[in-house]
This record gives sequence, C-alpha cells and structure tokens, in this order.
Amino acid sequence: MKFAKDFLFGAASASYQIEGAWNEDGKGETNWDVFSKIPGKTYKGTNGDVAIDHYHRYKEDIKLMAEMGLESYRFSISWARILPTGDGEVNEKGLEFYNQVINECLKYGIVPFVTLYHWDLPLTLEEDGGWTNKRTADAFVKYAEVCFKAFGDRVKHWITFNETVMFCGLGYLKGAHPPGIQNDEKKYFQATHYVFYAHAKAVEIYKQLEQYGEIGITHVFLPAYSVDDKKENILAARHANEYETFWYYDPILKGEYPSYVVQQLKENGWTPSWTKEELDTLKRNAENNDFIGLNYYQPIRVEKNQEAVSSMEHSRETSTLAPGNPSFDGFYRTVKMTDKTYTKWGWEISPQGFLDGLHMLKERYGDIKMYVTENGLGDEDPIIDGEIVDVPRIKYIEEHLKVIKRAIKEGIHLKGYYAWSVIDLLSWLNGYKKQYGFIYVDHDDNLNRKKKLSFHWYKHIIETRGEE
Ligand code: BGP
Repeated sequence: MKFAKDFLFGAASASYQIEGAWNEDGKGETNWDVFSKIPGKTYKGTNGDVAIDHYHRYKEDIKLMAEMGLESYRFSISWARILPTGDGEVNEKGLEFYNQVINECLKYGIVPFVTLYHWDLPLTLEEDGGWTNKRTADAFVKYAEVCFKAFGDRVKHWITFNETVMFCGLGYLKGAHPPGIQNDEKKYFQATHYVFYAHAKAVEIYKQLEQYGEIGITHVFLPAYSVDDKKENILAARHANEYETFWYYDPILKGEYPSYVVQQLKENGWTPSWTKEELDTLKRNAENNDFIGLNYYQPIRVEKNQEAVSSMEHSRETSTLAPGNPSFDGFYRTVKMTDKTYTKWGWEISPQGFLDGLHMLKERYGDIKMYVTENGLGDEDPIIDGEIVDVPRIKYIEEHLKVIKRAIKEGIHLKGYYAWSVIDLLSWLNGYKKQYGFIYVDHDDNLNRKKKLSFHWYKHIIETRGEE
C-alpha cells in the first residue's frame, strides 16, 4: 500500500528555534528572548539569538527542502516580527520576511503550512500577564487577522496554536517555560481558556474572510495507559486522558469543556473566569475547525500520585523530565517501565501508542480530518567518517509511518505527516544537543548545512509514496 497522492509529506520548524536575528529589522522582544537568558533555565544557557540563522539563510534552507522533495513545510511566524509590541503598529519588515519565505516555498511547489503561535510571545504582553490576561487573547486575534490578510492569498493551511498544554503547563505549573511560574493551577486553566477563546475568534474571522483555505489547532498528543490493572491507576489514566487530551480537543471540536474536568475544577477552586460570550464563541465555532494537528512523540504510562510531585527536578544534561513526563499533582504521574523502549531523553518509543490513541480520538470526535504536525526522534546523531548516520531516526520515522498507513486503512482521516524537524534546530531546553533534523548544522563551522543519511531516505519515501 502507498500513501495517496494528496497525502502531504512534510517537515516542520518553529520561528524561535531557527530564525535568530532576534533584534533585527524592527522585531520586538519576546518572552523567550528574556527567559532563555535567565541563568540555569536552558542547557548551557543556549538561546535563540542566532539559533541556526535561518533568517539570513532561508533561501539555502528552502532549496535543500526542495532537493529533498518536501511537499509541504510547516513553520511558524514570530508574532513580534509582525506586531513588535503585540497589538500596536504593524512592522512592514516582518511582513516582508515571511512574504519572502512563503514565495520561496511556492517557487519550488512546497505548500506552506503556517503556525501562528509557536510559543514566542511579544514581551509587552507577557509582562502584562501573558495568557492569563484577556488582552493577550484579543491581541492574538488582531495578529491573526493581519497574517490572514497579508499572506492568505498564498497560505491555505493555518494552525493557530502549537501545543497549548506545553506552553501553559510548563509556564504555569512546572516553571520550565516562560513565565516560569510553578504550581499555579488557577492561572494554568485560565491561560488555556484564553487560548481556546483566541483560537475560536481567529477561526471565526478566518471563515468570514472567505479565503477558502483550512484552519485548525495543534496539540501534543499523549495518549495515556494505566501502568497496571489496579483500579486507582486505571482512574489515573482516565484523569490523564481528560487533562492532557480532552481538555484540549473538546473546547475546539465540541465547543465545550469536558464536564468531568469542569467538575473537578469546581471542587478544587480552579475554574477560570469565563464569560458567556467567551463560552458562546467556543460553541459557535466548533464546526468551523477544518482539522486538528497532532504532535505525537510518545504515549504515557501513568499511576496515581497521592502527594504533590515536586516541580521539575530535571537534569539539564538530558532534561528527562521536560517536557515529556506529564504529571498532575494528586491525579497522575508518568512512570518509566522496565519493559518499554525509550529515547536517550526518556521518551517512550511506541508507534502502537499512536494507533491506539488515534482510535480513541475517532471514538470521541468522529471523522475529523487530522494531520501529524510533528513526529520524530531526538538524538545525538552518530558521525562516522564525516557522515551523519542517523539510522535510529530512520527507523523511528519508518515505524511511525507504517502505523499511520495502517490507521488510514482502519478509517482514520489522516491527510499528512510532518517530521520534526526539517533541520537541526534549537531545542527549547536542550540547546543543540538534542537533534531531530534531516539536515545537520555545524555549530563549529559557520553553521554550515550538511545532509544526513535520513535526508536521502526521506526523499526516497516521498518519491515512492512510502510503498513497501
Ligand atoms: C514539541 C515542540 C517543538 C519541539 C519538539 C521537541 O513539543 O512543539 O517545538 O521542541 O517538541 O522537543 P524537545 O526539543 O524538547 O525535544
């Protein structure tokens, strides 16, 4: 069996992780520009000031993507390049940069798949309460509209947000992402609510503009299994699915929050302040979503945790707890199993987990169109005689593609696959140590690009449409 002609083979990146040029051409400062420079926050203090200098090398990078035969490129726009203060004046140079990137993709027939928010928030908004302040949601809607109007004639695939659970969870519960707050459930749920509201408003505006493209949201997908048959752990797995998955997809696809979690929020005093207008906006726009994006890296195996888990005790060397080991104090925590396979960073490798999870989604949400918007292996790639021989990455992607093929056969509506990442880039907390790309970037030699073994392999997969 082959993948259908209209199944998009792509790869992804995000602005902060590749662009650099952090203070060039009128770009405003972002939360990450500041957070990554706080001592101890990132691996060896790495930050995105230069990143892999894609801002100046986008032509070279997109040319390499074309050479690989990439059909679609998922990248994000840096909000602060477009609106340096979040909701003030538009920066023409910012528009110009993304116009060039989009046009360069189109020149090679590469479909641009654009994420509006991949975590870099204009600093002015962060300083004003970030996602816990409705101003940020309103500002996002304005920013989204600017982008639709500027790029919508050529961009026909839009993702509003990338992984709300990550930037809110790591930002307000674990303190590992900006704004660096720990254990504040009230703020965490409030922030997620304003994100969903901002998403729904942006979707509504997109539909009103009649640009005839598609729009959706991407979440990290962490299907949960119980570690064993104990009742309390089965309940913990239910909690994990409710908190990590249903809380994120229900307000988008059903237009309302999962009642089970809503009840628990009430009991714990964590209910966000939400107005009727906001809740109505979610409801009204549920049908307007064209697809959902899934970033799948791993399932989670959970057990009940009675006591609060201390905030992330993560090691900077391997960052084993960030962001792959979800837990929610009092409800569940992720456990490492001796009989499972893990990456060097402790993320379980389980294509089967994806297949099981996809069926769970289908059961709950029906036949919604889906894209795998991220999937890949973080590794320290072996270099043999100057060649980057990333065989484990090839194996990882190959096994996941196999399962995706099977899922399609079993009736799951999957229309594309985006490997994370197209090129080696800055890992938020792990610097350049954790590599994901098909293209290597030499940080000791002028950031020169070099094709890895997986580059040739993925090219072949695309050419043959994954025929076995
Ligand atoms: C996802 C993010 C990406 C990327 C990826 C790998 O959660 O959307 O931006 O960072 O995870 O994460 P890491 O670099 O921490 O391994």
